[in-house]
Amino acid sequence: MHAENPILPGFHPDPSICRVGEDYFLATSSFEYFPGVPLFHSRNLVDWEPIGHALTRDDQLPLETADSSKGVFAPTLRHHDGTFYLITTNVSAGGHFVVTADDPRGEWSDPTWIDAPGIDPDLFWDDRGDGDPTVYVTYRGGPDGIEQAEVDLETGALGEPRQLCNRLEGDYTEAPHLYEIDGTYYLLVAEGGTHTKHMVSVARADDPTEPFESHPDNPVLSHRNVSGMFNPIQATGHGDLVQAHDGSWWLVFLGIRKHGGHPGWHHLGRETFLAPVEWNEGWPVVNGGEPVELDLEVDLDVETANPNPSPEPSADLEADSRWETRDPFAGDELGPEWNYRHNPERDRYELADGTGALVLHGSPATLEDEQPTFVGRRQQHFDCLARTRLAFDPDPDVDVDEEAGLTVLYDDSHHYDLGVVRRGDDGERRAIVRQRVGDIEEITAETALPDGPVDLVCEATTETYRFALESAVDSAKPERETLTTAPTKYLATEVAGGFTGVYVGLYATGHGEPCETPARFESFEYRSTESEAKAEVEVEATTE
Ligand code: 6LW
Repeated sequence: MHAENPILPGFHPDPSICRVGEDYFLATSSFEYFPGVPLFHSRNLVDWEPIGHALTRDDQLPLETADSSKGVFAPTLRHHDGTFYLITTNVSAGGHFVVTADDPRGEWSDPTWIDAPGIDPDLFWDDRGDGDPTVYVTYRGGPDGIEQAEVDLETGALGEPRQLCNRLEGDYTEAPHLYEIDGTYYLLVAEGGTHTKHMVSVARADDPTEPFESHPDNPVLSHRNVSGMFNPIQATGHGDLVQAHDGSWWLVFLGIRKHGGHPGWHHLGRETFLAPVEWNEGWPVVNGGEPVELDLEVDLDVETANPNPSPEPSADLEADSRWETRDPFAGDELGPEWNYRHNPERDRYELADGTGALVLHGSPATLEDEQPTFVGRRQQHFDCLARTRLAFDPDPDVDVDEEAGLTVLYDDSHHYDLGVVRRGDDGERRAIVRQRVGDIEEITAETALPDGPVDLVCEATTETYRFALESAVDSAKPERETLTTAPTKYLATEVAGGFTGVYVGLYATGHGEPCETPARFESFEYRSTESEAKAEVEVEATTE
């Protein structure tokens, strides 16, 4: 079956995977976003369906003090004895913790906190067949690399930690995952740091507590020597192994798709990729030892594995529409793709009962502050379009600088906002475009608005965001008025730093005062325009 990498486009780093029968579950890290640790399900490793989050309650996920790219780091997702276990780290509050669930789609437990330093915890059950497995937590303890200790999952109590390994091939050894395969214990780690030198290395031992022997040909995966000129996939690392139900082996890992030649940039964040694994002399070989490509073949021998497979993920997972959003406000709760920055003030978000509208009651906080009134979804296509119809008429009689609109946001100091405000001596209702890059902020476009709802549009290509208004009057043939454009590269990790990626979101703020005027978002649409972009390129190619 032909498949496309990344299997999870957009900001989906530090993937961890487990299999239960024929069902595959995957978790990624989520940092300052709420709810935390998005979860996905698949039956063929190619088509992934968002099924919710592991951390959906404030007491599971305190993010009040989490700066951008802090909060929840890399998770490990495992299934043991009928229970799903997720271990991760809230670097802003509490450190490592474990939550459990019988059904990953349901509510997960309260955290069991584990008092150990560092990041990237892994769980491994060493079952010697006596039905009383020893459970190990393995993590990056600090500059000395990978540490391990026995853990009591009921209480979180730890045994004496020991150092397992450090610097198998490169520096910054992290993201350990422990496996027992045919009686040999394998330790998979990430090294080189989470950018273009990133890599996956492996070591093995006859016992999980013994010194691990490093693979002489490490790393088993890296694009550090693969020029971005010829392969957009860069910075591959942080992997997790899974044996498929037909016995084949696969690695999920993170990587980026860079643009703009050298040094280039990436604004969609670190994404989740897939590659086949074979074994040679007891060592894993990823993708036949070749660099990973955007196109791959995934032929899980489903039929023979299980004659009566359980249902496929819902049919509408057609290629391009897979990650799109249409009419998200029709139900009584937002879909799994929607996130808040930090713990949300829930009374500021109102799904106007069945009218298909979302009403935001703007707080004093701006997008630069903790807990902004913001809800957004990941940008998952380079070529895409977001449109929302906003009914928002800031009250000219209140002395509050009320604003609401559509934003493309990387973090609290890197975002472009298309907002509706009242400005100028005449207090006219206007649309503005604000560009915030670090501590530089500028209103780069402004225009008067006719009365009534207005369609705010952001059209993205690999290099540019185009901000436009569409008259909400004649929706059959909307006139689009471009206000301005802005480069994608200033919302990239190479500029902003950090670990996340761009979100497309809706916001409201009173710039220091609570808004009196509710912002009613009557519709929202996010769709890929990749097929249009491809068609345009083909036309250009034929006319040259
Ligand atoms: C994560 C570490 C990493 O904890 O980046 O790329 C860190 N690898 O393993 C944050 O995502």
